[in-house]
Amino acid sequence: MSYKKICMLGLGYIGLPTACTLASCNIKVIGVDVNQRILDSLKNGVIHIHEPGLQKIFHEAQQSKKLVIQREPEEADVFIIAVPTPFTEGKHADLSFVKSAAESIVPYLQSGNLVVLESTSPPCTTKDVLAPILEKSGLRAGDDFYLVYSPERVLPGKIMEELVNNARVIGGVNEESAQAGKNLYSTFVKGEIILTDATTAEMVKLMENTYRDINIAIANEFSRLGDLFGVDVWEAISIANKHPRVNILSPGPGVGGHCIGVDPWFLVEAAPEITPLIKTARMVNDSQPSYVMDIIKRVLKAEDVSDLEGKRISVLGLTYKAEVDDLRQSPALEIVGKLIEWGVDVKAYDPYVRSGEIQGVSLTGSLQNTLKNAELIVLLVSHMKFSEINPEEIAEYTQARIIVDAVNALSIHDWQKAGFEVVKLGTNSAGKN
Ligand code: SAJ
Repeated sequence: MSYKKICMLGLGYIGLPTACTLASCNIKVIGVDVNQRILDSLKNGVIHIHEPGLQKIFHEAQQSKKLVIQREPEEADVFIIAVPTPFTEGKHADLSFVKSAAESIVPYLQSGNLVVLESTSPPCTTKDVLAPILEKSGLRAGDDFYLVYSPERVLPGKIMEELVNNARVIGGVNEESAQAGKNLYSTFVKGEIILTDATTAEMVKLMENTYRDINIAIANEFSRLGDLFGVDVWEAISIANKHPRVNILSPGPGVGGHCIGVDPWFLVEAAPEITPLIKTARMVNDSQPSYVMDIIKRVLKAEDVSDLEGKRISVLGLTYKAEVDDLRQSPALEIVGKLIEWGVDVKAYDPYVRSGEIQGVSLTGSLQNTLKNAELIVLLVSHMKFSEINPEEIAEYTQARIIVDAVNALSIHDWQKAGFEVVKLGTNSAGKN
């Protein structure tokens, strides 16, 4: 069966690219969001997120009238839920957006429809939370309408490409549902399509991000060991990774974004007694921003945070990772927030963040203005633009002669030649021994 009309609930980082991709396959897509700012922006033809290739495909979808943006859902063949699943203060999964999206579908649900949940969710959400809400329609999941969980697995920054080429997992509440899900996704997915049950698909998604979190945690712990033993952890990791069965990720200032730092908690919450490793990895990564702040304190010879008051620090990079404009749960922002709290005079620059966007931080919008009066430069995100900086040029317009590099973006040799001391995370260059 082919689907003619799809209702996409949630037009964020996943919903909007997926809606546009479906529209490009000549399917009518009703894009629904409850956020007025997003609706206004999209109706004016401007996407609210930075993602390579998205503006173009969005423009085409609007021009062809295959994508319509509105606040309320309406009758369709397929409903896709792609809303956020954040966690609460106490690290509990917040399913309120999923539940309200599901409630909003109920009046429009018809026999033979397909409902897909794409939002990352704790195990059993599809069958135990979503199905009962949808069944308020009087229809039965699996019997009268198809219900599947199909996690998005795309990497921000490469969404348009990965949406099409990645393998796609489709977990149905029964086999017929999984098959119906395959009919939908095979319209645009070129990667392998794997059918399974809904709870397995939920677990797969959580396991992938948890695995990555744990791998980053070990890299971060190795960076601390590198500092302790005077070993360059970046060199050590690259040598270790030549082993055919070893692939250690990179240390950094911590784990940000809305996925890797959140999803493992869904497993810890679901089964705290049997997930000590997952919890510990989370705590290691959550403590990495303070580890980097300790390096900053050491470099500035501050015994106490009060010694930092009035210091002039220029921060390069604020987003949660390189080449995205997303600030959610950014470790760089956490570090900047603490520095401001301690009375540091912080100036910051990020090529992906507009000037004046963040409270308390002077965002000058120009690298030169940011660095001019600095005592210390701190590099927190490995945007390509920073690796391309010519240190000789920088040396001419900044007073700073020390730079902390938390992401291994700089050539120590080139910066030293230009007169800088480079303090790199995981190399003991801040003199921990
Ligand atoms: N990070 C490191 N070291 C690394 C890799 C990443 O410190 O070696 C940090 C990044 O700087 C960032 C955080 O981890 O702060 C997360 O970045 P990421 O690139 O690992 O992941 P996300 O959150 O952008 O996207 C992940 C992806 N999951 C996996 O790679 C298993 C993506 O495929 C998922 O679709 C996405 O989560 C999601 O939405 O769940």
